[in-house]
Amino acid sequence: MPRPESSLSTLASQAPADLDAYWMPFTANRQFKAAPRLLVRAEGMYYHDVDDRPILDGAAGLWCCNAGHARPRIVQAIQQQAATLGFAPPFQMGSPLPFVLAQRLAALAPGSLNHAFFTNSGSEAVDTAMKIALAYHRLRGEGQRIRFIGREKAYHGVGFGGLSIGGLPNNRKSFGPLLAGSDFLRHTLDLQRNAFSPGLPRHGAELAEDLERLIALHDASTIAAVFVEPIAGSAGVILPAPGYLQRLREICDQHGILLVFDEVITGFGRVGNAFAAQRFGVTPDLLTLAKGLTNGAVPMGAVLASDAIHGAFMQGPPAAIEFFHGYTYSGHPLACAAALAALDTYADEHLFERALELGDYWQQRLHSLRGLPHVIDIRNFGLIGAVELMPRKDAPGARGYEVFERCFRDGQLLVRCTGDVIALSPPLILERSHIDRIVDVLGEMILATG
Ligand code: PXG
Repeated sequence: MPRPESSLSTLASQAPADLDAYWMPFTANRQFKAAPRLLVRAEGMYYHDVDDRPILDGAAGLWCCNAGHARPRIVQAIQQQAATLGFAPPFQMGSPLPFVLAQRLAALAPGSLNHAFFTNSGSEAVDTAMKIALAYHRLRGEGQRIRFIGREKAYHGVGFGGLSIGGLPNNRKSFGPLLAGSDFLRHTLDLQRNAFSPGLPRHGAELAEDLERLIALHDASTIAAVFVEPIAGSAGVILPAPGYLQRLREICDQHGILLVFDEVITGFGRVGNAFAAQRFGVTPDLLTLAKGLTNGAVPMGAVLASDAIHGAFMQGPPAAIEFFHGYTYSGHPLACAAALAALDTYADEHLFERALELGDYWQQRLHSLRGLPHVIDIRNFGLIGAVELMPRKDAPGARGYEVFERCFRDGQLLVRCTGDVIALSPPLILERSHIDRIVDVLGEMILATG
């Protein structure tokens, strides 16, 4: 078949002639292709769709673009790096930027999380953290610690490691037995006791004791690590009660179990500090990152490791490769350039502090949706929000999807729906007027959906 004569910029700005060949991720492909929602450009707080309608971004893309879109510093950094060094082999070779970026991340991170291992996604960061945990225990003569503890409703990406500790049934059920030996803490969502809590829920710190139950069942000596999202995003924004994460930390310490925070969505200012670890005052042994690391502009993930963990690997003959793991694109120059420019943008514009400052107004406006039909809970923390809707009888997820679709089509607002929860995570550059618009449009669309 002859190729159509089209420049890349034309191709990127109009609806493609044929949608069939692209198999879309986590998407109802046939439904989407019957009525596509195509974004073609973005700047600041707004996307533009293929009809050039401005779409207010209430989701930072997909929890990624914390500094908003097309930020000049990030754009220039990527352009410049692409023209200078587009790729360098990362194994037994190097280039400067990953070293510089690792240092910058170490300075941002709490405690002794002073070492960064780079990946290309959050899923890879989680699988890498699992391998670090197993190898760490083995190096210390505790190779029997091979079990992982995740949590119900958790999302840790889609690799076989992350799936094995993830607690979303749809993500797991088609893919066989996964890694043997994982077990799960109870999730912390409790509408009966906590619905419409402003900020962190009052009840549920005691759920951390569930870890003791699993330790009693499996014996601590078999457990390598506990993985939790400080705030679960994908499952529809699930918050911890004050004290919950502290208690997990204490129990892990007591039993020699590593604590891993998956901060793929909570990292980079989403909750008012560089990391949720700092906002909650709990330092994990390993911390996984992605998304906001590059403002979503180039794929990149990372694992931050404590001095103690890193130190355990840096032993033995110096010519020995300490960790047989890595990706062709670990520390990719374009990703590092984007990340460094993103960190500069976050710092220069005080965006983490901004998330903290706007948090009260965000909370107040979001909770004004209470009382609308079918709204059964509203949750918020930092610049994260969720409005949970009553599922329709025999059609779970349908009401949430319809609100999401209406927001885009009629309200020119991008939100995320996960089941019947509308999740919100706007870029941290937003103004109060954007908050007003997000809340007003969402309210209207909830009413219109019925
Ligand atoms: N961990 C967490 C906590 C995440 O939120 C990943 C790992 C995986 O990252 P990658 O880069 O491999 O996708 C994520 C990803 C949603 C949604 O609906 C969230 C994610 C992915 C898809 C949908 O909120 N987060």
